[in-house]
Amino acid sequence: MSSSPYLIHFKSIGKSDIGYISIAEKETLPFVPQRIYWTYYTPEDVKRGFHSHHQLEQVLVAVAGKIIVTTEMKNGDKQEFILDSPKTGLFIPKNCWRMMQYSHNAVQMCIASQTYDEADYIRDYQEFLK
Ligand code: T46
Repeated sequence: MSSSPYLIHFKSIGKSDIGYISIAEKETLPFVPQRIYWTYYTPEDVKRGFHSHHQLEQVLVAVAGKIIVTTEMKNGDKQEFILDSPKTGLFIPKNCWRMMQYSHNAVQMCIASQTYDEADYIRDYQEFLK
């Protein structure tokens, strides 16, 4: 049984005249990260994702720009999240179908619970529903 996606509010230190720093400390993350990667320069008319993972859990952060993330659980529970703040993350549990659309300037940081394994992907929607 997977948990549901939820937003994480990271600590933010600073002020408008000097800028800010946000921190993902172990107490704020639902897993111990094994990998961090980021996607960028995604054209606005391209949607990415369209998969779920058997084991991988992630926290997505729009460190720049805006990302619209649509999630769906096997029980049909669908949600839409708008990530447009570098101090907000979205936890995506395992077995969660996702689709992302990006503003032209969006940089998506992904904090991941596992190392890369293509065998962990479910890229077929019908297989996901089973
Ligand atoms: C996700 C969303 C939020 C690698 O070779 N190593 C890696 O660590 C990763 C993440 C990807 N790749 C290769 C596999 C594909 O040929 O890069 C290509 C694009 O990866 P993917 O299909 O996963 O791309 P997205 O943008 O659909 O999804 C990405 C994450 O990979 C994915 O886990 O949940 O962002």
